[in-house]
Amino acid sequence: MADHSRVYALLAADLSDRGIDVEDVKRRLQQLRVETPSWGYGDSGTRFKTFPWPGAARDVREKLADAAVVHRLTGVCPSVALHIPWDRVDDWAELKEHAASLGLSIGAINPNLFQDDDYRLGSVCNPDPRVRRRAIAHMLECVGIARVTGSMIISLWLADGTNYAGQDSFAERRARLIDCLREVYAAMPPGMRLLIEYKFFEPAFYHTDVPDWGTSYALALKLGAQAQVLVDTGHHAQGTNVEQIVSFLLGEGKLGGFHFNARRYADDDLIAGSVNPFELFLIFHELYTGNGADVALMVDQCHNIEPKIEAMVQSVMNIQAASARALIVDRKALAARQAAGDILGAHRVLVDAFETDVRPLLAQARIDTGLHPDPIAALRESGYEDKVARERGVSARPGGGYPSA
Ligand code: LRH
Ligand code: MN
Repeated sequence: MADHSRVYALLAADLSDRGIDVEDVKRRLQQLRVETPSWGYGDSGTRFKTFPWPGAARDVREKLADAAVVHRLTGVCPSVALHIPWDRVDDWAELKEHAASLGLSIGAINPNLFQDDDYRLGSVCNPDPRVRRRAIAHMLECVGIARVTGSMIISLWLADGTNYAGQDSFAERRARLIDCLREVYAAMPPGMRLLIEYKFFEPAFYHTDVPDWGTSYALALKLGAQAQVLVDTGHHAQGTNVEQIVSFLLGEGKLGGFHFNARRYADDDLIAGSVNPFELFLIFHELYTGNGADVALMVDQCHNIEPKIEAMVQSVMNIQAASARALIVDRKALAARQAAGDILGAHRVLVDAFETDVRPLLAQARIDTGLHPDPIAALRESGYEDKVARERGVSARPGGGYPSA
């Protein structure tokens, strides 16, 4: 600790010299809110294999128990996103109470319109009106679940698309999509938001009905003020400037939320910040440049081979680091150098913030609120993962993968 307070004092002095209000930065770091996904605590895999993890959460109560540990250690994860039917229960009011007893609230409700046999040719874009009715009924059920659990977000991702040119009409699928979403939008109470997530491919491999931010944005504009765009950081074509999309949507008041994760190739769903921490920093820089106050910050990952709770804590810490770096950007210097056309001078203002070791600042922000300065060390010292491994064992049917895998 002695070493921490010396290192922290040095950093705080340096930041103050750079005109940064360190106490304000710590306050904003303590007010950060990152929602974790229930499905990040259970077994998950690829089409090749799902490796069962000792102690992996098997139902929504175990997922909430693990999420409560992540919140207890980080102090910034008081809500959990649910996926329906993966987390379906008979008594949603009781689940809300149970979550509250763990210090948690129910976050975004995610309809699942990609795992039912009926959805082979799509859900709301399906040529068959019976299937579209089914999809609408499921989303209306999710609006009902949100009402009972106190959730104010329906987080919608559509796997809808086609695999071969000519398989279906783009124009007719678009019309079906708009009609169906209008019905769901109309059923939402005031204040509830529909976040429309886009993804440029997979599981469809010719076209995806909501492939990019522009399509999602146009749909959100068409539906109304309670519809916004959800940016999943793993859903873009290689080379896409995600922070520019963030800036544009913020400017339009249409950025509803994020699904943070990391990827090198496709939708790899790896630990946020583990592949391109500079991009994550730039996303937060744009978030703090625009007024991102009511933008829902959510993690969306699946931990196929690594310890799931430690992976979630690491992800939250990486997101906190990106946020801290963005909060110490010398914005006055940046604006002055941008105005002066000082290209590299302006660039270095951002790089200086990114290359600042903010870990002592984050540790102090935790200490100030009675938390352990290093949540990973605290998790390992707690023995929680070993405890649940003993109690829960290894799932015999982890699911996923090719049939015989
Ligand atoms: C789709 C997605 C979507 C979730 C799923 C778990 O790739 O990002 O947000 O429904 O992952
Ligand atoms: Mn997602």
